[in-house]
Amino acid sequence: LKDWSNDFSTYIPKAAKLGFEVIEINTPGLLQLSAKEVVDLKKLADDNNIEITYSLGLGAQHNLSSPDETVRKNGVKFVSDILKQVSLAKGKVLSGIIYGSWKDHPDNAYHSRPEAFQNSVKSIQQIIKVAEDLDITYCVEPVNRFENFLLNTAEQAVELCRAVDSPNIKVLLDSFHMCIEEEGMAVAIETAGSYLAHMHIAENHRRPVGLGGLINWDEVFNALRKVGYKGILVLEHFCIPGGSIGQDVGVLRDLVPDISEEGIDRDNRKALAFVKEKLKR
Ligand SMILES: [Mn+2]
Repeated sequence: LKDWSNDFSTYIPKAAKLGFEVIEINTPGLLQLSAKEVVDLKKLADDNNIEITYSLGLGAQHNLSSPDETVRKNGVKFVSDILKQVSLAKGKVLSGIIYGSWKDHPDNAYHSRPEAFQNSVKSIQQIIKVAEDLDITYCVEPVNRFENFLLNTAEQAVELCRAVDSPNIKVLLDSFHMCIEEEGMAVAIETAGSYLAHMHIAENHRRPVGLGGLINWDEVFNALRKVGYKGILVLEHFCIPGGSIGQDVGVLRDLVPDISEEGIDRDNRKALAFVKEKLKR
């Protein structure tokens, strides 16, 4: 896609037609839906044999690690409301930058990190009770240093999980961010270990998996097998510049040669086939 979209009636059947079993939804749009619309969304997904997972990056006004208690309270309420909508759609996974906020670069970030970390833990300890009651796995996603200062590595994400101390808090690893921050793909996956419950995969420059890039995917899949990974693999690639998505995630050139809808469909099929082949071994 070029722009963030809530056009589920187009993209859920499309995902099914391309052979996918899961679609991940950028979740804040869910809050704009009525209860009936959420139930309809779930039905549309069921009719297409598609499971929905939910992801988001919190905005500054909902920053769970903020030094400002009012902002943290807003964040706790916002995420709790989202969890309720996700539950209404019988969703099982909420993931993303749901421990601080996206593109958070406070002054003196290094020195303010310990306090921000504690603030995040306290906020999540409130939210996680809602997640526990609704049986939703809450997956924190470490991202690269330019997008958040709190969690950049698997090790830091596990540290947060241990501090929150709930069976519902887990880790999401994203191969794009891992390429920037981790010692290696396998070592990061093994560090996350039993906490690893969700994955975003793309090449190092966020091209679809298997279409050329720096990542050794055999290393990734072998490590996933080694830790007994049972979660979902979400193909999170970003290829098309010029729209709101390109603006937000920094797609400033065509990441694949053909960015027409047919071209993107073809690449999605190729990436899916690549993953299925890797899973066979
Ligand atoms: Mn991601």
